[in-house]
Amino acid sequence: MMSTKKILCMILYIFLSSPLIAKDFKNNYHLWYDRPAYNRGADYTRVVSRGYPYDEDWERWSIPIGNGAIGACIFGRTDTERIQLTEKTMGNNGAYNKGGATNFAEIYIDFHHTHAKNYRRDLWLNEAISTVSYEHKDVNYNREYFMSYPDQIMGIKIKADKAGALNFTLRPHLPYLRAFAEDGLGRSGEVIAANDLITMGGVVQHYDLPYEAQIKVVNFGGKLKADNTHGEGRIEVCGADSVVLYVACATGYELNEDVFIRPALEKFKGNVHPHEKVTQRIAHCTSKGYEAVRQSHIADYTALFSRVGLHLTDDVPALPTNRLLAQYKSGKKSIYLEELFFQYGRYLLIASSRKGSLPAHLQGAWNQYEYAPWSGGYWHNVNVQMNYWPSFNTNLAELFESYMDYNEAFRKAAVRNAVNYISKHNPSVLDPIDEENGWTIGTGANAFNIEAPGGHSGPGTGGFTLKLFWDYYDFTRDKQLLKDHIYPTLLGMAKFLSKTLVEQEDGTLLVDPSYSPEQVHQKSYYKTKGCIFDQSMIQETYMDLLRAAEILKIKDPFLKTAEEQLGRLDAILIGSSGQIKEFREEDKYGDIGEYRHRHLSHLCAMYPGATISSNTPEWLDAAIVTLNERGDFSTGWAMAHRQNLWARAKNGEKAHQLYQNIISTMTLENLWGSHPPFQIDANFGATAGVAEMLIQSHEEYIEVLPALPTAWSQGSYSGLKARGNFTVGVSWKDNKYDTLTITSNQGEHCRIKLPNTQDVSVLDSRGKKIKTQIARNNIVGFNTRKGDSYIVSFAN
Ligand code: FUC
Repeated sequence: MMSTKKILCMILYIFLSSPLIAKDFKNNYHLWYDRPAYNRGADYTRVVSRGYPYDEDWERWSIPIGNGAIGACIFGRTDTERIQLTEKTMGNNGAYNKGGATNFAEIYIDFHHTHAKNYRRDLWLNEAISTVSYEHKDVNYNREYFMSYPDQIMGIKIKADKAGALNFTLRPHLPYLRAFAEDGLGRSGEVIAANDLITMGGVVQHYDLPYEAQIKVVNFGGKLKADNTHGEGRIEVCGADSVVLYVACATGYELNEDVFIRPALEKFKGNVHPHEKVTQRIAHCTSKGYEAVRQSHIADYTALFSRVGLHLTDDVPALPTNRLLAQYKSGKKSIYLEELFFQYGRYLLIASSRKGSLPAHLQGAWNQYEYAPWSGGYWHNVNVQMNYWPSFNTNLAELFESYMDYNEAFRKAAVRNAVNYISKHNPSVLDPIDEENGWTIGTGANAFNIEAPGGHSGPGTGGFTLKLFWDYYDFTRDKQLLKDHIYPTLLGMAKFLSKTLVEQEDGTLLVDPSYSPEQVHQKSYYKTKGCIFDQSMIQETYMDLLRAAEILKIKDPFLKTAEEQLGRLDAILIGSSGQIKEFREEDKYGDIGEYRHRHLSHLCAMYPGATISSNTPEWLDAAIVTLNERGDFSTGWAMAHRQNLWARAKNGEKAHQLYQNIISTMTLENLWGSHPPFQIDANFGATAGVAEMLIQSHEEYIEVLPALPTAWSQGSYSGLKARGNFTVGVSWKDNKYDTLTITSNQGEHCRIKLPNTQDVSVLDSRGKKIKTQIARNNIVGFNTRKGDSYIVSFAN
């Protein structure tokens, strides 16, 4: 006979695992507005980093869509629509790192609907489709926009509810064209219309980089007229019922090692012109048909997005997103907005990071400037790492592969940089075989160039980056991946880091020179030996390397070096204020450096690292002192780091407060995060932070709701990920839960910390009771079968 409890558990299990019901865990998320985005043009009186005129309306009001490679910002206007197009490989010479992202094109559509009524525009996160609808002179107009990954195309459908009522002029524009000149800043381009097709393209002088976009117009009813009399080609649509536009774009960029090694003009030499690729994409979609293209997009996108459900409230205010945000800022905190902001981070990551194209950059996949702020780069002293934090715990691990591919492409240049770095700073340990010096990555990097460490951030930037690689393994437990990619990457980085260490009189090994990222003392970057960031990032890298070697049963002579050096790093130090020190020579908190500096590099060992945790209570207490001294207000990403750190301190109230601070002080109307200006890292860091409040697994066991704030006293989630490749779901009420569902995706041994272990029971998907081991601290362990799901319950 089954016990009542067992039967109840089975019913609950069926309930939780049914995909139909699991849908109920999700709100139908959308950002929406009752007016179009403003478009008042660049403001030359205000600048966005280093002199670029600020396009405030683009940054605050446009709606982003993307497929990893291409991003578009949609204004949803009724007079003249503006669709700003970005392609991540489209670059020019910029202020930073000898290059960076530049705006690909602007697509204008003149509707001249100046008296629109019943207007609204939405971005539907569940399907990644943006819509616009309004009434004008008794005709209802509808538009939808999406960016397809499988078909590498932007699909747009525009329709009127009266036959033949649709009239508009499609008028793309190539921005920032300049004659080729000695300064190398030229960009050629032309826009030509022929029948139902507009082709636009040219060459970026600095890289001799060809680029091309095509827009195909498919009209249902009415007529098309191509017009090339205005300098840039346009197509007039007259009297149509509906129109489909397909937009494809590409450049001659190919991601490979040459990009990072060759001089600017040689990088893309010999690559094929993008014309063929773009033409094929347009032809393919035209014959596939709009509905099929749209369906493929939805199927591809929902397979990622729908993995995670989070439900914190039923109270979904009927307010446009900008007003909801304004209310939030003025103190009326909507929990729905907190939920939406979490899922929006997942949406943005899917839209800006897919295999086959470059990783998500500082602005994700979106940039309207001639020179993107900070080059639209991959800044390795926190920003790019933060971009990928949510990929692991929010069940989007494979999105990290675009970063891995980028990293592997620049590896050869990174080996060269390592050789130069060691030759300069520690020549006595330089190995004559280049590869034996490993590889390195400094702060500055983008689609075209990478840097070595130095200036304001020490070599720990590489170890910080490696944490992502280790977590990719730890969350997937994919041994093949570990063997083929992650271990060699770790080994190379560890070899480099080992050569940045210099033996001191007392036997410790310290990074020299060393910098805690961007920390400033007496008005200049503070140069030292063995700052906590550099030392602790080496420590994390060595520990991960040794673990990887053990799993793969690898014997490499370097492992002995790592093991030996690990004991001499003396990485984490406590100062006289009870703080984790940032610098070894610091006594009291704040002795050296800015008191409230945005970076919290010395706590990277706590998050994303794991050396400071509840397993090291003294360090954890000291980390809390540091967090309190550093303060709760900073730039967007900096507060997101604090949010994750407070989550790791298991302080739900503080983590939530930081999350609230991000939304209240550093979030724009389109819910993009801000530094200022717009930087996407805050979105990603905050999304990771929410997951970190709801599930943790860095202490060798899973803990659900480790940092639950009282504001989220009831709710449920499904699909969040824990290390070991477990997918976890839980519902809670009054801050308490008594049942969990766990799916084991790799068949690993599972360990969970529960509030208590009284009457603990684990049932597999057939309702069979599984043998458990109960360890100290209410940790329950049990073996799992790959693919099976388990219900864990206990008396509460
Ligand atoms: C890092 C940060 C800055 C900024 C820049 C893009 O260098 O210290 O605050 O986010 O990246």
